[in-house]
Amino acid sequence: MAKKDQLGDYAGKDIKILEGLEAVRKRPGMYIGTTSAAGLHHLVWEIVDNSVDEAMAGYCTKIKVTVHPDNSITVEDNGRGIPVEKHPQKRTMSTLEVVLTILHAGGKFDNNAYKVSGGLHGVGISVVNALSKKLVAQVKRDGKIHEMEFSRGKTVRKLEVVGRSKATGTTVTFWPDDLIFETTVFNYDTLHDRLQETAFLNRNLKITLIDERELTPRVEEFCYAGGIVDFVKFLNDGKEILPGLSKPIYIEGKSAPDAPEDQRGEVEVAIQWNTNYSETVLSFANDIYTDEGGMHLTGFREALTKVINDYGRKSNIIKEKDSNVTGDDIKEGLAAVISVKLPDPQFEGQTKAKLGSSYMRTLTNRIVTQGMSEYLEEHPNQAREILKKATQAAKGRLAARKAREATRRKGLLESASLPGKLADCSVRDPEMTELFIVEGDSAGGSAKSARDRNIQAVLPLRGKILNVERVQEHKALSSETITSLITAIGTGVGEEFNIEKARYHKIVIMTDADVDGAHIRILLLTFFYRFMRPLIDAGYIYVAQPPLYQLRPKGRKGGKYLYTDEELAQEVAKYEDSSKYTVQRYKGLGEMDAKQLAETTMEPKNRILLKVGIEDAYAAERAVADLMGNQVEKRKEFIQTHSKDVRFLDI
Ligand code: 1YM
Repeated sequence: MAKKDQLGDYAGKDIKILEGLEAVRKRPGMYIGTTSAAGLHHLVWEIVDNSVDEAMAGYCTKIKVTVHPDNSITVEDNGRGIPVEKHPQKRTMSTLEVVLTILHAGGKFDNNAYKVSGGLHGVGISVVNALSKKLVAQVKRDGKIHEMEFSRGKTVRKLEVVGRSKATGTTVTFWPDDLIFETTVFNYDTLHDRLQETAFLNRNLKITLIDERELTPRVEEFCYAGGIVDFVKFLNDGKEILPGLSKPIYIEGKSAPDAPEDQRGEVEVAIQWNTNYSETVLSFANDIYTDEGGMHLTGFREALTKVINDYGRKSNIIKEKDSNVTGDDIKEGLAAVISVKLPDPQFEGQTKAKLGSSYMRTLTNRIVTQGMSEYLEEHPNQAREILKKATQAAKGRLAARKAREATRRKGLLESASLPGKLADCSVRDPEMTELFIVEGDSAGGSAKSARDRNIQAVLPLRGKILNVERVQEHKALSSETITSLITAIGTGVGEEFNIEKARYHKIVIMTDADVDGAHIRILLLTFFYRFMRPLIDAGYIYVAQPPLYQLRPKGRKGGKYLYTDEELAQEVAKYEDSSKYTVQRYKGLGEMDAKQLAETTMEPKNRILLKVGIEDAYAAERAVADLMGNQVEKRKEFIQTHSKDVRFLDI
């Protein structure tokens, strides 16, 4: 009787399981957010997170990720191996099968306090199984090699022993389902950046990435003995470091042993100032990047500001008559990584990327206050440099305020006195209007003739714009190119920025398709990123895509505009030989006449505009820092490799 019930029960459960994974296939977006490239890569993070958990638990030291020529992925770790014994509750199934076929299974029986998987996005490895046309799981455990195979979440090969091995570990290979995903092609840079970040956050964990899609496989290894200290050094790579700070400040601590169960956690912070003016602070909770910050970040900032002011007063570097330095002053040139671990992180915010667990504010504050006070006491020279930098920033902030006031008095940033070079449009409704920022007066001339003067305004910029990563705000405000940009856009900058005042809801950067054009575009993006970031978040910033070539068949009128080298190659391949056509390469916008420019780049019905998005703020932060840092070589390299595709454009 009992047996029959059990069997019946099992059959019932079995159906439920399939329904569970069927639900994932019906509404994949609910589980992985999207079926675009981001969702595809999510599958990899889901599996890798399992291996990282095993590393955090102290059993795994190596993870290997391989992209095969057919865009299948293998993730291999040397942990204990997912258990293959019969599952304690579902006695008819192995634990491996449960983990791979039941939604959210696997969380219950582990003793790992801080888990990545099952966290913010963590939906479990079974979701990967549901969304793969094929998945093979191999476990080395108890001297044997066990294997199982699935297709779209259904078992197609039961658990079997396929060999013997003294090693232990788990290997999962999966083929993402092309019925589900818009693309099944993995992006090397995306995998590279995320795996490198994971290696930084897990000291000494060795992560290898292999891309077999190239003729000679590309292999990269990430392993950092310094953990987040190495991460901060990497963020500052190529920048001039504040004197004495070549070794970053490292602070760590954890909750008291008698803290209540639900208030436990660990905090790790690495800090290093550079001599630039922008800030790169990255915060993580259980290895999940908290783009919107949260309690840990608040605690960190509060502690840093208080400790620096206290020390400044005590050492008389901040004089009695002076006011305190602010959090913003301390931010100038600050690079920091904050990594906290807690048993049950609460995420909130629009993108669930904000740590809401409020005790983490107090805990981080306490640990950073103590660590930072000790550091300043023990390193008086470094302390003086840090205070010097912050007090200079405070002066700069006051100067910027004055400069803004002065420019406002003169009406320089008011739209009442629009820059003379601006050819404005006649329509006043910002939702309908567009501003084209063009490089040079000659291109400006063609753009002015090519535009629809009702809704399209043109602002020609003379020469290069200032690299705003390297100057303080008041300096930036003294540049004519920059004030003309600010006035034309209408929002103001800094403390006074107001998106409601934007005069156009499309602001289009239109530069030449050459290295100089790419440089100007990056300088403009840096400007928007640092001073008008809400415009990027609101989706108001675009990059125009002028054609690179025009191909004309011999003896015929008209030609075809081509926007990439691939398009050119494809088009050329249609001809028997090169005597049958001519190719014109457009190096600059000035080489096109007004009609051509209108047809190819400006008229809404034909043009291609790329929306600039902060696909992930951190990648952009990194790109901008790489680009705009002091290291000229890095910048050159970037511009050369990315002059046609700007990496942090979200297309
Ligand atoms: C390539 C993917 O999944 N590794 C992995 C997963 C597990 C374990 C080890 C593991 C965990 C535990 C005990 C435990 C998982 N086990 C489970 C479950 N790599 C990959 N490596 N023994 C082995 O947490 O106690 C879920 S994940 F549920 F079966 F324990």
